Amino acid sequence: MDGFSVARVVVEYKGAYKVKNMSGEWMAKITGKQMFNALSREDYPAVGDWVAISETDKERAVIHRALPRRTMIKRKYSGRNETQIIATNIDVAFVVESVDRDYNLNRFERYFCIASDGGIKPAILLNKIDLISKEELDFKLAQIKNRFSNIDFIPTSIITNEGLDELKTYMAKGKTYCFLGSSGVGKSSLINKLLGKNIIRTENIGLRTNRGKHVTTSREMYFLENGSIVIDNPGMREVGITDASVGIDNLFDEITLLAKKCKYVDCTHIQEPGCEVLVALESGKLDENKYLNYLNLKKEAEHFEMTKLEKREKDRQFGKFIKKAKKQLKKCGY
Ligand SMILES: Nc1nc2c(ncn2[C@@H]2O[C@H](COP(=O)(O)OP(=O)(O)OP(=O)(O)O)[C@@H](O)[C@H]2O)c(=O)[nH]1
Ligand SMILES: [Mg+2]
Ligand SMILES: [Zn+2]
Repeated sequence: MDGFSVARVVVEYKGAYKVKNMSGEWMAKITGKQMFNALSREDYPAVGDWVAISETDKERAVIHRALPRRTMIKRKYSGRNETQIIATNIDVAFVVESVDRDYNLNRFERYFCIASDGGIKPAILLNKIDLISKEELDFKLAQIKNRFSNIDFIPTSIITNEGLDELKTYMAKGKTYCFLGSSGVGKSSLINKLLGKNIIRTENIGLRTNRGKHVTTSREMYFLENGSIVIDNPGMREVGITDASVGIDNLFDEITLLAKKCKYVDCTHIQEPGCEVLVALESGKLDENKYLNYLNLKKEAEHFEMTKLEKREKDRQFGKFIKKAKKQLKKCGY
């Protein structure tokens, strides 16, 4: 890619991107050719991508192509069987939940799945701990430790500043961190704290006019003084699983290991005799909620995969039909 410079995508707007490198910042668009060649949403640049650009002037640039992605986080577009890239080249995904009304262990697991599937290490930020008693917090932390024994977690509060120093030390120079979670859990508030000033707009949930309204509307990258890089995201209502079977197997390694010892290779771990997963479940060694969530996520991933195959087959059939129709037309002298 001689003659181009390399920059990183720091914000994604509708149809345009802000890109940045050591020598400047530009508003950039992709080339028409690139748009033409894009087969799906995954082929478009995303926040976190390294891209080859050429400068049009001091403010504008053209993106010629994205460099291969090291890691990426994606989910299923709600309602559609399509994949949405959330961000790329991430080292750690902070999954943020607030202790009040958002706390949900299954949801944590869902996020871990999409992170793990994209090669990203997940970690937990349990926010707004100022809203509950010490006993209640200890109970929740014990639950988290028990269910996710090998995932790092930091309890935080922007009111008491608890956990913020720990969070800062956790973040290393040159690494990229992505903040994920429902709307209103405090992702932007935490990033403001890390930045040391209120750069991002945040809003009290009580003031949000309709339920579930998002305050942050675009993905944006910020640079901390200690050299680490963070990406703020709009809150997500649904975290649909795509073809994330690798992520599921990684995340539920306890179940994956047991499954290797099942009597049948294609064991579904639901009713088969000689199923080691069921044995562990009955003896109480395997957490029941974890088991149920595993089956749930697995089913979702398989459904996505199947729908994708069906769609591909339909496209293939349609392609054949067009070809045949063209031949017919030719025969008839058109
Ligand atoms: N009590 C308490 N409130 C907090 C804490 N962190 C954030 N909040 C409040 O929660 C509300 C929502 O915070 P935001 O940072 O806008 O939440 P968000 O996750 O960025 O939301 P979206 O941008 O919609 O995804 C604001 O009123 C914050 O002041 C906390 O640690 N304790
Ligand atoms: Mg926000
Ligand atoms: Zn089994």
